[in-house]
Amino acid sequence: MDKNQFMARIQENLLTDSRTDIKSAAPYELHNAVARAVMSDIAAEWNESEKRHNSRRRAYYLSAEFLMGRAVYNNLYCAGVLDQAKEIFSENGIDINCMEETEDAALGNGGLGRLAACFLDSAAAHDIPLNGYGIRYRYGLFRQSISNGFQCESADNWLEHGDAWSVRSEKDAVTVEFADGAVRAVPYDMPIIGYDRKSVNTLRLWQAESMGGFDFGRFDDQKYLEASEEDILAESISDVLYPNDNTEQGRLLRLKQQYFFVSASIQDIVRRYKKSYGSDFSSFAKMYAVQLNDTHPTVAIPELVRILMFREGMSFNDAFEIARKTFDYTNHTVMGEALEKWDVKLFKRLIPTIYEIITLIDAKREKEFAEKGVDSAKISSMAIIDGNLIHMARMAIYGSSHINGVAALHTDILKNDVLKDWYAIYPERFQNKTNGITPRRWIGLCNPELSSLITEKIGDGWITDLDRLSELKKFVDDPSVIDRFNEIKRIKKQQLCDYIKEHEHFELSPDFIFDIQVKRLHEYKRQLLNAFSIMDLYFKVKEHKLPDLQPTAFIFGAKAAPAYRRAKGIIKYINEVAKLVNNDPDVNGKLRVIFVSNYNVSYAEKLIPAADISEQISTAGLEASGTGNMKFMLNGAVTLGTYDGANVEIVEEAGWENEYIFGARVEELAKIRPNYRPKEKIYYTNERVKRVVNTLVDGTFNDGDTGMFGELFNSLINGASWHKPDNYFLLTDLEGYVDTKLRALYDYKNRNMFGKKCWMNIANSGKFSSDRTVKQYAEELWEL
Ligand code: 26W
Repeated sequence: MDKNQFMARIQENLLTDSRTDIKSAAPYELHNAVARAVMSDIAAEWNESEKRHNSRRRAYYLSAEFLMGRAVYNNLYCAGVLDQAKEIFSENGIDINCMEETEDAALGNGGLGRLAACFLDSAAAHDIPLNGYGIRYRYGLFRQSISNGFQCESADNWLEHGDAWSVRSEKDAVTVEFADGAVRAVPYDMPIIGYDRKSVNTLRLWQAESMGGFDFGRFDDQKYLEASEEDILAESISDVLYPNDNTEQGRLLRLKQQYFFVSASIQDIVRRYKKSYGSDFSSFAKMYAVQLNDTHPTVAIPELVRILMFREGMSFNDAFEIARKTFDYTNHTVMGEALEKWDVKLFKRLIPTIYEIITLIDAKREKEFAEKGVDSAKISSMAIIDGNLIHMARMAIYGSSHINGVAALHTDILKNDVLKDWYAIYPERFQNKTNGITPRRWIGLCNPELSSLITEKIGDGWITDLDRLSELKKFVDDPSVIDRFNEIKRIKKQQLCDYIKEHEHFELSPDFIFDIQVKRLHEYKRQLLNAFSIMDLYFKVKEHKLPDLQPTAFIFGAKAAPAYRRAKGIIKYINEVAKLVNNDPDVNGKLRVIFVSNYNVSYAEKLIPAADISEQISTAGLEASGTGNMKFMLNGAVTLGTYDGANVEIVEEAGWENEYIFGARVEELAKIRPNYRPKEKIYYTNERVKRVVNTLVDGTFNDGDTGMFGELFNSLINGASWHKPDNYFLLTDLEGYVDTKLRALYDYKNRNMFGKKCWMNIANSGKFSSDRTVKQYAEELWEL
C-alpha cells in the first residue's frame, strides 16, 4: 500500500472503530488503527505463506515464553511502511513515539523467551517454515517500580487497549483434559512479518477458557458463585506468566500451564497432519520437526504418544518411535535449581494417563540401556522417574533425536559434566547451536543512525546477511569514519539521557562513559560484583588515586523474581550506592550510578545503542550463552566480561585486543572450588576487598532494617546451610575486575583508539545473527 492508501485506511479504521479522526485520536486509538491497516495489508501474504509452507516439511517451536516486546514499530519496519507511517504522523503534527504507551508483549522472563522471539523473526525473514506455539498470558512479566530503593511489582495488563496484532481463531479451539475437568484452549494467531515481507509466519498462543460457559443448572440451585468459580479456575491457567528465571518451583498451576499449551499444540499439529496426509502416521516425523525450548514443554513427548495410542490406535513402541524422531530439545542452563523435576504425586493427580506413559517410556529406557551394556547402577541413577521425582531433562533427552546447548562452552559443559552419562550413551545426539539475535530489532529498528552509516559504507544487503558487516573492517583506519561512529554514539547517548530524564527524573550527561549492565537480577550474573567495583572506584576517587579519570555513568536495569530475597537485596544495595555516589560532591563529577526502573525489551532498545561498555560478568561456566552481550557488540560497545557463555565466541570473533576479559575461568574455578575459603584467604588478608565488602554491614548503607544486607554479607563470608560461602566467586574476581574496568575507562580517553575497538566489534558481529542460528537449526536439526 502506498502512503495515501495507508492514510486512508488509518482514517477509516479510526472512524469505524473509535468514531474519531487522526487529529483527535488517543495514542491507543492511533495504535489500533495503524495495526489494523497493517493487518489487512498483510492478510493475503499471511495466508499464502501458510499454504506454501504446508506443502513441505516444516518445524514448530514450542515455548512457554515468547518475549515479543512492542509489535507496532517492528511490524511497520518489517512490512516496509515505517517511513510512510512516520511521514503520516508528522504531517499531522503527531509524535509517532506516542504509541509507546500502548502494547508491549512481555510474555517471557528473559533470554530464553527473547531468543524464541528472535528465532521467529529470523525464520520469517528467510522464508523458513517455522511457527511458534505458546501461552497467551493475561498478564505478562510484572512491571517494576522502585520505591525508596526497593523493587515493587505490579500487574502487567498488556491487553488493556485490546490486541490488534492477533486474530482469535475460534474454529481451531480444542479441549484439554485434566483429571479434575476439561478446559477449552482457544488460539490467538499473531503474524510474524518477515523483513521485506519475505514470508509471514505465525505465532499461535493458547488462551484457557471454561468448557461450558455459564452453568445454569447450578445457578438454579442458588449456587451462583460456584457456577462462575469453575470459569475462574479454568481461565486461571493462562492468567499469569511465572516470574522465575532459573528457579523451578514445582507448582500445580505451572504444570497445568505446561500441559495445557503442549496438549493443545500437539492436538493442533496432529489435526493438521490428518488434514494434509490422512490417518497413516508413518510420515508424521518426515513432515514435522518440533523443537522443545528447554524442558518446559517436555510433556509433549508423552502427549504425542498418548494421542497416537489412544486416538489413533497405534502401539506404544510405534508411537514412541515417531515421537523420538519428531522432537529435539534445547538446554538453556546448567544451574541445578533450574532443572525441572516434578513430583510424581502431582502428575498422577493431574494427568494420570501421561504419568502411565512416562512409566512405559522409562521401562523402555531401562531395557535399551541394558541392551547397550550400561551397568545397572547407571541405569537406575539415570532414571526418568527417580523415586518421587520425574526428571524432565532426562525425558527430553531420551525422547528426542537431538539435544543442543546454546554456546560452544555451554555445550562442552553439558557433554563433559552436567550430562556426561547421557553423552556417553548417545554422543551422536549432542549438538551445539550458538545463540543469536535478530539484526532487524537490535540494530535496524533501534539504531537507524548507525544502520545508515553502515549502509552508506557497504550497501544495504547486510540486514539479512550480517556476515557482510566484515566489509566494515577496511574502514577502521579511516579516522573520519571512526569520528562519524563516535558522533552517532553520542547522539544515542543523548537520546537515552532525554528518556531517562523524563522517566526516571535523573540527569545524565552524554560526555560520561556509559557502562551498562542490563539483564535479569541473579546472583550468578553478579550485579553485586559490579556494585562492589563502583564502591572501590568511589574510595579511590575520594583518595585522589584516579587522576584524570574520564567521568563514567554506571547504568543498571534488572528485574528480580518477586520471591528472590537476595536479588531484591542487591537492587536495594545498588540504589544505596547510587544515592551515596550521586550526592557526594567530591565524586559526582566523576562517577554517577543509576538503576533504571522496569527494564524490558523496549528499554533495551534505548539503552543498548547508547553503551560504550557492555557488562557481561557472570561466574565462569554459569551463563549458558547470554544474548544481551551480542546486542551490545552489534551496536558498537566493548565487552567487559568473564570468559563465559558466548563471550568466549565474541572474543574469538572480535579479537582479544578489542574486549576486556578478566576473572577465573571454568577450569580454575573447578580447582579452587573444593577448598575455597574466601573469608580466611581473601577477606581477612586483602584490605581493598574487605573495605568494599564491609560496606554491607559497617553502617555505610541502610537496608531499611530488613536485614537484607547482613544476609548478603553472610552469603559471601560465612555461607549458609545450603551453600558454601561466596558461591559465585565475587571475592576471587573482584580485584581483576576493577583493574580491567579501569583499563577500559582510561583507554576511552583516546577516542580514536576506543572507537576503533567499538568498530571492530560491529564488523565482527556477523556470526551472532539469529539468521545464522535458525539456518543451522533448519539444516542440522530439522533437516528442512
Ligand atoms: C522453570 C524455571 C525456569 C525459568 C526459565 C528455569 C529456567 C529458565 C530459563 C532457562 C532461563 C533462561 O532464560 N536462560 C537463558 O537462556 C538464554 C537463551 O539461551 C541464554 O542466553 C542465557 O544464558 C540463559 O540464562
